[in-house]
Amino acid sequence: MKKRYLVTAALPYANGPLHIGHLAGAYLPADIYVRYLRLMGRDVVFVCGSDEHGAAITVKARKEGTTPQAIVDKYHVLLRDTFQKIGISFDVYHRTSAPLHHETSQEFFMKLYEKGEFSEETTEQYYDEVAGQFLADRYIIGTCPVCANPDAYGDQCEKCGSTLSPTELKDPRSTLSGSTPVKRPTKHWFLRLDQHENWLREWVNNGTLNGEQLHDPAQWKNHVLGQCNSWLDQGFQPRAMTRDLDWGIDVPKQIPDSAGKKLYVWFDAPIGYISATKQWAIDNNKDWKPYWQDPETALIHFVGKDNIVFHCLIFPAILKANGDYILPVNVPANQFLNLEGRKLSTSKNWAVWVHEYCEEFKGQEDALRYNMIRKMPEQIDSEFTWKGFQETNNNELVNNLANFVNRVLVLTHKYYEGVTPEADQNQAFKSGWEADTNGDFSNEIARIRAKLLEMGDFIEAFQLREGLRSVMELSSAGNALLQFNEPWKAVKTDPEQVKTVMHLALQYVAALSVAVRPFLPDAADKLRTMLQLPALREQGDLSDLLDQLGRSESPVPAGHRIGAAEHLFSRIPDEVIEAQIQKLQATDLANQQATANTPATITYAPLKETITFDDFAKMDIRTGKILTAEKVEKSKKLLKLSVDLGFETRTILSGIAEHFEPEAVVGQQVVVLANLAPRVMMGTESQGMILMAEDADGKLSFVRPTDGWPSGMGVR
Ligand code: B3M
Ligand code: ZN
Repeated sequence: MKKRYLVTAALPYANGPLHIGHLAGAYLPADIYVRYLRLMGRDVVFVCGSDEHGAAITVKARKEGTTPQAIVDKYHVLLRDTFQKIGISFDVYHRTSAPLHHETSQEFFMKLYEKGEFSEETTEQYYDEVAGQFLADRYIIGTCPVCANPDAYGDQCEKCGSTLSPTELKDPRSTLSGSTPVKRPTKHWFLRLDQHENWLREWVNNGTLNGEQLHDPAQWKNHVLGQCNSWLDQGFQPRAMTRDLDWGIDVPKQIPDSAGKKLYVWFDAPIGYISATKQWAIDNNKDWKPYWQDPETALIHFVGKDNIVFHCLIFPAILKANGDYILPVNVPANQFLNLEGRKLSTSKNWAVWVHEYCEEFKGQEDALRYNMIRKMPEQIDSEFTWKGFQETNNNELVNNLANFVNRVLVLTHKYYEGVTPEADQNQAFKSGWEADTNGDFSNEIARIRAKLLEMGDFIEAFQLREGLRSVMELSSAGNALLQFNEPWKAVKTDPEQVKTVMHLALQYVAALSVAVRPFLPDAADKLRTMLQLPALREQGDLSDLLDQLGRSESPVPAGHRIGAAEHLFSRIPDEVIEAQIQKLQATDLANQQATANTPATITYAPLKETITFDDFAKMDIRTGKILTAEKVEKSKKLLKLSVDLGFETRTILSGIAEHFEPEAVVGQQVVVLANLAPRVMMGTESQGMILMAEDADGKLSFVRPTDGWPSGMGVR
C-alpha cells in the first residue's frame, strides 16, 4: 500500500454545463474512490478544476458572440456549483486561468526546453486568410483519411477516434470562415514523443521502468490498455506543444521567436492538476511536492474514454521528460454512457444536465448517483433511461434500503422507546444471510464486517458497481434478518429473542451508515442522525468501524438512544418520469425541425482509386428484369431473385431484403453485373449482381433503364 494518494478527475472544459455522461465517466467514480480512501484513513488529495483554454473555449465564445473570458467565467462557476450540489468532494476546484497555473505551466515548459526535450521546427501549417489565423485542432475540419468522415477535426476524428494532424485531412476547411485554408510556414516546439515510445510501451504493458515495478498492469482496464497499444502501434511522431493562437498561456518570453505563441491546451491542462495541488497546499498549509514527486504516492487519473491516451501516454511523457515527477499507477477510465438509446450530445441538447436535475430533484441527489453507479460504463458502454432511474430508485433504494432502515427504527421506538436493547450472545435466532440457518451473534457481526471488506476490495479494484452491490447485499441481509425472525410476531411469544434480533438489526444500520458514504453521501448523513451516532468525518471512520466489529463490539451499544425515523428515500411517481421523457421528446422534435430547416450536409464516400478503361471494359453489365423474388431462409439480408437477361434467366442473391418486400420488386427493371464469378451464399449459387444506388443514410434505390427497355442489352 502506498503512503498517500493524489487523485485527479479530468478538468472539464469551461464551455458548457455538466451532463450525466461526464458524471458517470470520471467524476462519480473518482468521488467514490476518494471518499472510500478517506473513510479508511488514508492520506489523499482530490483535485480538479476548469479547463479554460483551447479551441473548445474560443469556438464557443465566437458562437455566442462574446469573449472567451466571459465564457469561462460563466461556466467555471456553474461547473463548480454543480459538482458541489451532486456531492463531488474535491479538495480543491481550481481553474487554468489562475496566475498560479500560468506560472506552473510556463516553468514546466521552460524546464523541458532547457533539457532539450523539444525539437524546433518550422513547418507549413494551414492558415485562414479570411480570419487571419493559423488553423489547428478544432479550427479546421476536413475528411478523415481513415474513415472518410467529412467532419473530422484537425486533432481528432470523433467518428473513428483516430488522432490526426491538420495536414492529414482531405479537403480541409476553416471552421472560422468556412474558407479553404492556404499553407504558411510557422515555427513550433515539438515534444519528441518518438524518443519516448519504447519506455512508454514497456511501462504501460509491464508496469516497469528501468527494471523497476511501478504498477501492476493486471489492474489496468482492458479497454484502456487496448487504446494505448493501438496508439503505440501507429508509431509515435513528435507532437507540437505550442500553437498560433491569441487565447491561452504564452510560451515563455525567454524563448526566442516565442512572440504570439501559446501553449497547446493538452500541454497545460494536465499540468492543471499540479497547479490545483499547489493551491490546495497553500490553502491548507501543506507541502504539495510529496504528492507529485515521492514514489510513495499513488497518482490516479479518472477520465472518460476520450481522454485515455492523453493521460496514459502524452502526460506521462511530459512528466518523465521533466524528470522530477512520478507517473500514474492507474487510469481507470470508463466507457460512454448513452441516453435513451442515443449518444449523449451537447450540441443537440440530448442530455440530462446535472444542474437541472439538482434543481428539479432537490434533496434527491443520491438517487441520481445511485442509478449512475448501477449503470456505470466500467467496461462497456451503458445506458441511462428515465424508467430505469425510476426503477432503481423505487425498487432498490426505497424498497430495500429505506424500507429496512425504517422498519428497524420504527420497531426500536415501538418496543424499546428508542433505546438499543441488550443482546444475549447465546440467544437462538435465524441468520439474515441464508434462509433457515441458525444465527450466531458473533458470526452475524463477522459477516457484516466481511461484507464491508468485500466492498472495499471492489472499490480498490475500481469495480464500483460491485462495491455498491456489496452494500446493497448488506441491506438485503438486514431485511432478511427481520423477515426470517418476524419480531412483530415474536415480540409477544419470545421477547428476549426479539431484543437480540433488534440489537443486531441496529448494527446492520450502523454498518450501512458508513458503507453507503462513498456512494450516497447524503443518505449516510441522514443515517448517522437517525442513529444519533457522530457525523462522519471521512477520516478513518470505516477503518475504525472494521476494528470495532473485529473485536465483536457493537457500534450501536446497548442503552444507546437513537433518533427519530426520517425519510431516507422517496418514491418517484410516474408523472415525474413522464415529464422528463416529454422534455427529451421536445428536444428531439426541436432538433428534427432544425435539421428540416437547414440544408442537410451530405456525406459523400471518398473516390476510389483510378482504374484504366481496360479495367472497366472487363465488366459485362446488362439490363434485366426481376421475374420472381423470395426471402432466403435464416437470412435477414438476402432476397433470392430470378432475373431475366433476355438470352437466359439467372438466379441472383441480392442483399436488399431489409429494404424491399419480395412482392414489391417483382417486375422491376434492373442493371446486372453479369460476368461476376458465381458465389454460393446460404446454400444457393448467386450468378451476378444487381446494381443499386445508396444514399447517405444507407437507403437503396434500383439503378434501372428507361421503362420498357429490353433485357440483355449492354451497359457502357
Ligand atoms: N478538458 C477534455 C474534456 O473535457 C479536457 C480534459 C482535460 S484533463 C487534463 O474532455
Ligand atoms: Zn475517422
